[in-house]
Amino acid sequence: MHTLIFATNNQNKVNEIQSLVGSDFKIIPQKEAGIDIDIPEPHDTLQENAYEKAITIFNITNQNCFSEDTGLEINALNGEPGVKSARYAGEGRDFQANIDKVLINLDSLENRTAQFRTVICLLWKGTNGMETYYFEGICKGHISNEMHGEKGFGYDPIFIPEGASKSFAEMSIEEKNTFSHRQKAVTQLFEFLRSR
Ligand code: ITT
Repeated sequence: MHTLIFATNNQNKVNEIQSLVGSDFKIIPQKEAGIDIDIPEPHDTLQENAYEKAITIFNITNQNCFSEDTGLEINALNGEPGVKSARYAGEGRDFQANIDKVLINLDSLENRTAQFRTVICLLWKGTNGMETYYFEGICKGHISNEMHGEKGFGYDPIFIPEGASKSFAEMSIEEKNTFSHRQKAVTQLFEFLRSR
């Protein structure tokens, strides 16, 4: 069985990924590993921020670990909020304020297409030292005019994935996972680990 520390403080991410894990993996969230720190995400790309989170935890634990950084990329806003998704409306990391800012910025615009993009960084103890791998998952969709649903987190109430007629916040975790960026990236991570 592969044991991996998941470098995150976001319990929603943990819940979504736990529901995808088979019995051949054990995922230990950072907090359960006894690490109670908030790792800064200062970089301009999802990849660099994902690496920053993973390497911080790897340096503390010296154990195999992964992290993920996710952004909502809205075409009419030139890819914003993107890497700034958590703090789009300010340092408070307020989901509602972030959603309000997106809806205001899109107010008079016709093109509401968008995508969620997740980049996973895996740090793996190989025979010749630490190895670094990246996996990416994209979910295309569009931004609704209003909020719908109470489930999920972040921008879920305003994101409708392609092929669905309801928002992520109107879906169970299992249903969101049939569409989601996170599921696509995590599936690649698990396929890679099973091949090792
Ligand atoms: P960690 O860095 O501790 O993993 P975080 O919440 O800071 O957790 P990110 O920087 O990756 O995570 O995420 C940026 C923001 O993007 C996050 O706070 C949410 O507002 C939003 N987000 C990420 N994944 C999402 C999803 O599946 N559905 C809706 N919003 C999401």
